[in-house]
Amino acid sequence: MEPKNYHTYNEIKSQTEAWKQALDLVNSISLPKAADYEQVVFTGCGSTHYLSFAGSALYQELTGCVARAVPGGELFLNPQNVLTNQRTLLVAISRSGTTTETIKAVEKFKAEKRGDVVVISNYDEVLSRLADFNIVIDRGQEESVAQTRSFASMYVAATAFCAKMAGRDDLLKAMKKLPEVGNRLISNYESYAKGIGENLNFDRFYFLGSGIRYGLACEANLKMKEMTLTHSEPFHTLEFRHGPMSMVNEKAVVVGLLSDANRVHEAKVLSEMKMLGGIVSALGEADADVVFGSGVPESVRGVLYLPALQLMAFYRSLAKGLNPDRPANLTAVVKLDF
Ligand code: F1P
Repeated sequence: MEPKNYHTYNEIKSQTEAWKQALDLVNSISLPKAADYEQVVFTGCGSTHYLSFAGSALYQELTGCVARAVPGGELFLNPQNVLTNQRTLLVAISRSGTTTETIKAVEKFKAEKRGDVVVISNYDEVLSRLADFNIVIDRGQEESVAQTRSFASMYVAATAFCAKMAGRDDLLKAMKKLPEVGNRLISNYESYAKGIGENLNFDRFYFLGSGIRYGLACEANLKMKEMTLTHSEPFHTLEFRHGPMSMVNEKAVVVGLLSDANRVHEAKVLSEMKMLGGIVSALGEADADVVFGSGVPESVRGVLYLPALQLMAFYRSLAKGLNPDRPANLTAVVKLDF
């Protein structure tokens, strides 16, 4: 079958429309005041848990307020490990808005009057109805099980949310350029992503990201697992030397999500992995295999790492004779009888 016959492919290729809607929505809604909260907790499950990693890191970076990420199931089962008596803002993220663990965690948080709830979702569903502040990006909805367009749209919303909470109108303004840059990257780097993705000589993938990029590295790793059933792991970039690099050989692809600020340290890890025989793929604003050339500030351009890595997983799935729209053993939502 042709790529265009798969939902996943069309969702990846059309995602920038959903980025744009996410930006418009966050720009137009009213949000709580950052100063009203002593801590912020981001929560979700699977992809949206990884989005929580990225969101919480950025929130703290831009506002200076303590923020952390915790899976919905943990917030529900072990809130004592996460919540304190401090006034808390909970940011709950879910494509479907119907994942049981996330809903239960939010219901408990509200019942215990811990603070306010912001929901970022693609569907106006149960979760949105529990929100004090609601961001529903319906253009991010999708038919596929694995999140691509949806994740990117919610990531853009989370990024804009952090910028707005920090009163950074300059960053919100700069983000308007992202859809145009994203379209360019999708058309310029599809064949590069395909080349790596469909090379079945490679049998393991490592995704390295630091700071606000770690959650994105986790998500890229999950795409590779879900869609292609390939051994794949994410790491904080410098952590890779502390053991995991023992797995590097000529069958290993090491993907680096490079920053500007710490580029020297990150690029050194990649060049060492190349010396060990690994295949290196670097993504960054300049001087990389996938070059953004966006001019958008580092803190708010993270979504640009996603399309090429999503396409890499998509093409690997096809090359392995799998159906990228229907990953093995998975359903789009996990609903539990708690
Ligand atoms: C979360 C999620 C997905 C994952 C899986 C099951 O859903 O974990 O990330 O791909 O198929 O559900 P949601 O709460 O974001 O809708």
